Amino acid sequence: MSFYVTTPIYYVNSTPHIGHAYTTIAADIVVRHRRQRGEETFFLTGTDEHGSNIPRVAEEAGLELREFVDRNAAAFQEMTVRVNASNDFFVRTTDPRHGALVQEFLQRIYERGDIYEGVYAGLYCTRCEAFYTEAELVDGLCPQHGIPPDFVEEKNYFFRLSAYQEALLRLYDERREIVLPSFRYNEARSFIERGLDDISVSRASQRWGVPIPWDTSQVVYVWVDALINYWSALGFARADEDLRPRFWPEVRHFLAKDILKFHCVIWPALLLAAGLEVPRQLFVHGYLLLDERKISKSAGNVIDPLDLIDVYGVDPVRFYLFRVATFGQDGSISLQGLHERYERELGNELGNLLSRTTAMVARYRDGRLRAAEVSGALGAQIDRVGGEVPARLDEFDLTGALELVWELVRSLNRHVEQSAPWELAKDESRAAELDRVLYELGDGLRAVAVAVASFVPDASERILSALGQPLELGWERVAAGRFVETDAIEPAPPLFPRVDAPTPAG
Ligand code: ME8
Repeated sequence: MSFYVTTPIYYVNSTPHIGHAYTTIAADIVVRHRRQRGEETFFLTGTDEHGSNIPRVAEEAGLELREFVDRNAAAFQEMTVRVNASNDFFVRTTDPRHGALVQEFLQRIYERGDIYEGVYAGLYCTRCEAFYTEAELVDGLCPQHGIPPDFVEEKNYFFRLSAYQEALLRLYDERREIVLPSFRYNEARSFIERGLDDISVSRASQRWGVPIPWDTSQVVYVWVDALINYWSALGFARADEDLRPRFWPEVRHFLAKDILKFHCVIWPALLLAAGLEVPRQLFVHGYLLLDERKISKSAGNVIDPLDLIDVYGVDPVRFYLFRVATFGQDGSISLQGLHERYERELGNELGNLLSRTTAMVARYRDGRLRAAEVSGALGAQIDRVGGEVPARLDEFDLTGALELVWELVRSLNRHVEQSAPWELAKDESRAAELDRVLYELGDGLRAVAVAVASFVPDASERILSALGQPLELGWERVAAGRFVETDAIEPAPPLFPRVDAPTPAG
């Protein structure tokens, strides 16, 4: 089965912050896990470069449009690399190959009769790139950004979204899992139930965008242009193959709740209108908050993920984001919280477990770890991780999956304390018992390394190397008793070395 994952394509009018990194890392964890299960995967991320305010923001920055979007797209590309995302392609909407497919997509809808000409008069927020009714404004301001909307009146092309209400409701009834978590499904469905207005799909007063194919005096509305990336990129990501037959519609879109309506309502309707299949699934997650407020450029409370990665490394950041909050809900993050979990969970619980295990094998057995039976309870727990983590991740419960692995880490720590290998080592008659405990610790840590590889890929590799195990991540290895005998274990250096605590101000 093929499995295709996307992140939103991020606006280049801002530079990447931790909120963007969050979605990219979530999608990466899920796709890495699917690869471990041997599935055929494709992971897409990218940038949305045609916003109506891009020309103004570029001018304010004193840069040519091209140069401006290239620079900020490069910043998002760098973020993607630094968070260790394993994306297969990075799409940019200013790529002419994308533009050509946007035109083809819209032309199809036009020819099938669901686009007509009309006059748009109304309020528009350039930050959201969305139209608002008076009733939706809060004190006359955009509900998301708190800025006054512009009054816009122009001849536009409209998409007959209203004609798709019935089809969308049918779709939602037939596919209860199309939108997850279920409370987001309910939110999207009730939005559709309330009735849908047609939407403008072109802008007459702009030049920065993809020209409408049958009327090049107008450009395609940026949201329509952007959504189509999920389908278009498959068409040109590989020079020698159109990937759409392989991966469409096996797509799982990841996004936050700010853009639910575009993804869960407008996007499926556009696809239906173009005669294409709708996405397999959409996962709508919550916001990362700092001091109770959404982290965003407009709130001015952004955290640069690259700063955190410079201090802690990439794995701790990937780990923390899915430990601190239940994926799907809003969650508050803090520098103190990251530091605290780094020391307690990564440093002490996982890092020390590896240091102690390898040191004991080196000291008591000269680096040699022989096969032994894994005891009932521990073996069963390892096998449970192998069975249940995939089920959690299939529902995108990243936090639950990580917790299951962490319970195993804690059991292994308890095992060290309870079996006290340093006592066993003093008594020659208990040598077989010591062999067994060391094997259980080695095998348990090995299983943890494979199970947690999608969350903390570098640490996983370092654990396997320290244990002299092959760097093979096939999910079938998350089972008890798969340790490969070795005689080369040396005391491992700290997996997560000490880092200075952040200062209260920073
Ligand atoms: O909306 N918490 O781009 P964008 C969690 N170009 N996630 C966050 C976040 C936060 N505080 N802040 C941002 C756009 N995100 C459009 C998308 S797709 C066809 C076009 C993440 O740069 C989250 O995924 O504003 C959110 O949906 C996305 O960034 C918005 O990115």
